Amino acid sequence: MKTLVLILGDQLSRDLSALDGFDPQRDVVLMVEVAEETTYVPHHKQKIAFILSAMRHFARELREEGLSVDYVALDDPANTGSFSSELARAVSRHGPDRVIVTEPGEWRVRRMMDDWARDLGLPVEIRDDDRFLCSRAEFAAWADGRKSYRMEFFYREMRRRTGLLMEEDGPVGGQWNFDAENRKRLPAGITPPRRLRFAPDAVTADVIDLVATRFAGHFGDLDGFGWAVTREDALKALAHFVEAALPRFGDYQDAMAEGEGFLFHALVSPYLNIGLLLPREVCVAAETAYRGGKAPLNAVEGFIRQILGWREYVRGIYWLEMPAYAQTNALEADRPLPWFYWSGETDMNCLANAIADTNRNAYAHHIQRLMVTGNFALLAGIRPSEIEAWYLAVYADAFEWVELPNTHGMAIFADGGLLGSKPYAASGAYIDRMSDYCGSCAYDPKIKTGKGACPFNPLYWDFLIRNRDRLGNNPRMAMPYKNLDRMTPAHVETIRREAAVILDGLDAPARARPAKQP
Ligand code: FAD
Ligand code: DLZ
Ligand code: SF4
Repeated sequence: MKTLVLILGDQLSRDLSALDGFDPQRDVVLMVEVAEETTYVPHHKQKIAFILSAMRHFARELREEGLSVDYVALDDPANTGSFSSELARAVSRHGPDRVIVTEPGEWRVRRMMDDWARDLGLPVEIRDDDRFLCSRAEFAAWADGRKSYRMEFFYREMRRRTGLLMEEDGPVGGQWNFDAENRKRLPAGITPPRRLRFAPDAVTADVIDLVATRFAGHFGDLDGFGWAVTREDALKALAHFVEAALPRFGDYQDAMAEGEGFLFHALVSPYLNIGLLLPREVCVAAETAYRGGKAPLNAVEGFIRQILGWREYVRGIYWLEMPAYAQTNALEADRPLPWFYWSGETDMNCLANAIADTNRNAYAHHIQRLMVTGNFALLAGIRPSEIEAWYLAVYADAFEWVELPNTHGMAIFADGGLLGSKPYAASGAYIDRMSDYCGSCAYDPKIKTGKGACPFNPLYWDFLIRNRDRLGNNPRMAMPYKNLDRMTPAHVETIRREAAVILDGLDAPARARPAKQP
């Protein structure tokens, strides 16, 4: 039975389920670069270059192995621009008896696939994506009957199931979680290591030219492109991280520093999310470093928890709750996304830095995403769909299955607490404690209201006041509400007035711009 195997841009793994049973004498792989995928949000230029170059390299490797690959490039004049129409064209070219594909990472694409068998008049087999450590069915079984889902319990279950960082009688070190040790500011005198970056080869250089011409209006720099685009180089990047940065990953996991966009983070999410690396091998590499005495337990446990815990957990939530999940707006946030998210033009130094790093690298680390750009969007009440589209566009690792729960649930609490038990709302004091951004800012985090006050301060208290009906009974919010209740009515009035001025000031330039950004 002749089979056409469609491989999507985030499915670049040789062990992909769609390739099981592939017969090189008879079957054909189809890979397509399509306008619909490059523009469904205005992706960062580096993200497009990364994915298209990795696709071209993967196709080349498959061909070198003897597989027959039909590859449609973005600038092919016959390219019709979507997965569905390109698949239809390929079916007429090859006349297969069936189509096989691995389930996609996004609900949007999964819905498209529902129509394929009917439209093509062929059987279409959609196989499970077994590159995760927890299948969708296993997650659904874990979630079944629970009143609330909490990552920490899921994570412990995953430790037991996989045996990662386990001893016979329980977790290595006698504790599941060493987070209390992982909240240090970056001290003067500790310099994060230079990261392994990869100079573009001829294939990548071609793609960079294509992207520079065709997506000139998209957000982001292309000049510093240094991502690995093959599994071989992604493995080198992983090995370099384990050696050079993992030992301090835990200590400075929550830190932020001006001019240090990477700190001790792994920079492996783009590789994991398009299939160049697999989650188990990344966790095993970290565990091996611990067992070999090359990295401490607080670092290795903290790192493995991000992948075995958070990454698998958000994927589970996404597939369990979609499509209704994306529609919730528990805090009724309805403010347009401020223009500075695209331009970086703001005098708030923490935001300016997080956005500049994002522009330069198509990357920002977790605390920048959560506690700077995410925290601002939460406090300011930015419309979920607009801030989500921004996160989906600007990071090289952004795919909806992982971006949406992190933004909609973790950062802006639009799911009302399904993913996390309380909003990650913070005033300027948090950013000041964890970074050096405030020292060169136009504002002062210690000034609460009035001249020079850090905008995060009035916005934080105004957020609590505005959302009292929704958050006031949350036991984890008891302390901030107690502090709010100690304020005089006059101070509360000042906070509300100053927050309104800041928020009104945000809307004005955004409204003056064209509706579709950038
Ligand atoms: P490290 O900090 O070194 O962590 C190691 C790995 O753990 C990461 O590579 C990633 O695979 C995994 N990980 C860590 N935290 C999370 C998390 N919260 N959810 C899922 N996996 C996690 N991650 C994405 O991969 N794609 C996204 O589109 C994305 N959007 C986000 C949006 C917001 C608002 C927030 C707060 C977080 C988002 N994250 C996203 C999670 C996290 O910020 C990134 O995974 C991380 O910054 C990637 O960089 P790294 O590889 O250096 O990670
Ligand atoms: C993100 C992306 C981009 C920019 N371009 C392509 C593409 O041209 N061809 C392709 O197969 N995939 C691309 N992708 C990744 C897809 O958007 C991704 O596979 C789906 O969102 C499903 O997760
Ligand atoms: Fe950000 Fe406020 Fe610090 Fe400025 S003072 S960097 S706005 S937290």
